[in-house]
Amino acid sequence: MKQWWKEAVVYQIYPRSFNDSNGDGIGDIPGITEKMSYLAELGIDVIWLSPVYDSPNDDNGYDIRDYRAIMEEFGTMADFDAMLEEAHRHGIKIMMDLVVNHSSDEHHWFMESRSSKDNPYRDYYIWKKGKDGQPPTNWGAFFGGSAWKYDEATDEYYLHLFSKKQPDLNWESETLRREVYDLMTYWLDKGVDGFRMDVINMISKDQSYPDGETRGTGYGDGTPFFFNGPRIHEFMQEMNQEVLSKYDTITVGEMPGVSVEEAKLYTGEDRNELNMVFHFEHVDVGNGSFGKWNPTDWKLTDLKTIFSRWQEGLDEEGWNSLYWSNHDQPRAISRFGNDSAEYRVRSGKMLATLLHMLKGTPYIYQGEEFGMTNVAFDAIDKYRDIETLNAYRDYTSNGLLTHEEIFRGIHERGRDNSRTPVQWSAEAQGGFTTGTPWIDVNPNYVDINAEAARKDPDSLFHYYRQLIQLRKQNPVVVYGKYELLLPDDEAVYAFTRTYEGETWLVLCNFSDEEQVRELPFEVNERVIGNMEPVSPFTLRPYEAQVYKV
Ligand code: ISL
Ligand code: CA
Repeated sequence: MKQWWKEAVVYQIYPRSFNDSNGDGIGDIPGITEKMSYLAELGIDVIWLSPVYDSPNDDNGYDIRDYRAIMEEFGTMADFDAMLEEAHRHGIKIMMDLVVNHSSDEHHWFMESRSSKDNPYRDYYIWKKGKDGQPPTNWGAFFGGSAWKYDEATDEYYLHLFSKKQPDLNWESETLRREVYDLMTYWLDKGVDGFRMDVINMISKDQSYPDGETRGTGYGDGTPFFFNGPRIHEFMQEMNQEVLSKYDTITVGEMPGVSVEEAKLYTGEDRNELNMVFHFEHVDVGNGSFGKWNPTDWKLTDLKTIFSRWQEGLDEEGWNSLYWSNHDQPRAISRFGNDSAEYRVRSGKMLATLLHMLKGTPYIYQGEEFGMTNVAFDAIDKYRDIETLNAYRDYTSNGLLTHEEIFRGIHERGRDNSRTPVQWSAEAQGGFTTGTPWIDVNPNYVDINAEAARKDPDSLFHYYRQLIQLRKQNPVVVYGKYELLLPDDEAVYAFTRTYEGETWLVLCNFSDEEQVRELPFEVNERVIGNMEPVSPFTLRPYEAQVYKV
């Protein structure tokens, strides 16, 4: 069925790094308002706004202290209302980031909950007695250490799948669930247009709390007991029933560990749960024995297998989200393309062509549209991300990885790669701030910045604009059936999209060598491409072409 959110392109803003309007070195909401016409020129339809709620910033806003207040460093509620109005004036919708698997430990709910066992807020969180002086289970937290923290006051442990300052909320409590539905209603009544839901498939835990398989780090893997847990669909359907069904919203659930089969249950039209989900299979290709921290090579056929499984799996039922990067992932061109001076823009256009010609709703991460790249800070004190700082501390102290090994992982996959300030111009600090930025600007801002890209008709920025326009003008891009070609080819990704008798052929050369292929198609017209074609099936390094056939 046709839906506006299937035809939309979403742009993710990580406010802390987007644009600083008041010179304190921290991006803010007025800074977003200033750039609304830039986003309208790009042509995007929805902004996914990473959290702007009051937070102590242990995890840069993903630790919420007050769900109904704006983080002081980002501005005021009046600033938020002005930004929302400016977005809507440009025909741009706002998708808030809903972080309700956990709150901050400074939230008043948690302050109450930890104060005594019979406090009315006690069961808003997950408290358990230890076993013989040990935590309730052997689970490791995603940010290192045990997933349980002992709390003296009541002689019990509380669960925190992420940092110690992010206690997990107890979704078994109906009162807590009602609190969440109320805060969602508060923002929807203010006029926001939907939610990206942070690790939402972790909210239902197996209530028997069993130990997990011990991994290299010595902690157990708890994910089988909280990924897509026993009551998750009940909770999603209740949330839809109680809140979402009353508004015209766009929703996407961030779901580490979700499968295609599970995604059908979350996004099937008649399921009344979510519009789409973010899976992690493609961004995890090349993970090593310690995941992202000791990455290995990946093959193009890995990507093809994954994308094809999701394209075919959700073709008739459900809907795909499409992304290369976000605030947790490295920069797309560095991760999947080639960020050398010679091939940065060309491979960026190739990656954009592939993603935007797939079936699903595409997401563009701030700075991706003009080709920002990874950064390689030379010292750990240049890094800011709690996940990176904890991993560096843990792996160099437990000896599982050397300084050089963990630094390679940080350079290739660390989250700060995507959190360096957006490079607006060649001015000082990339035009991001007139002050000292909270994290260093990537030194390549002099050459790689939005202003230069907007002035260059052949830039990645204008290429993204053209791809977005193609999507708006051609239903085949949104609704066409995907069919993979050359499945075993390790250099060329080729596929077709077919809709109401029209077929488009997409060819992407992921390699730095010329590739010549034979394909059983008559080329009628070249729709878009990153270079003037020589002949349809000869592809120079990182060449991308889309043909009507
Ligand atoms: O990307 C990841 C997998 O390697 C993790 O870094 C990430 O923490 C995980 O995907 C969950 O991400 C979400 O929840 C976290 C927050 O740190 C991330 O920024 C957010 O996107 C806890 O709220
Ligand atoms: Ca600021």
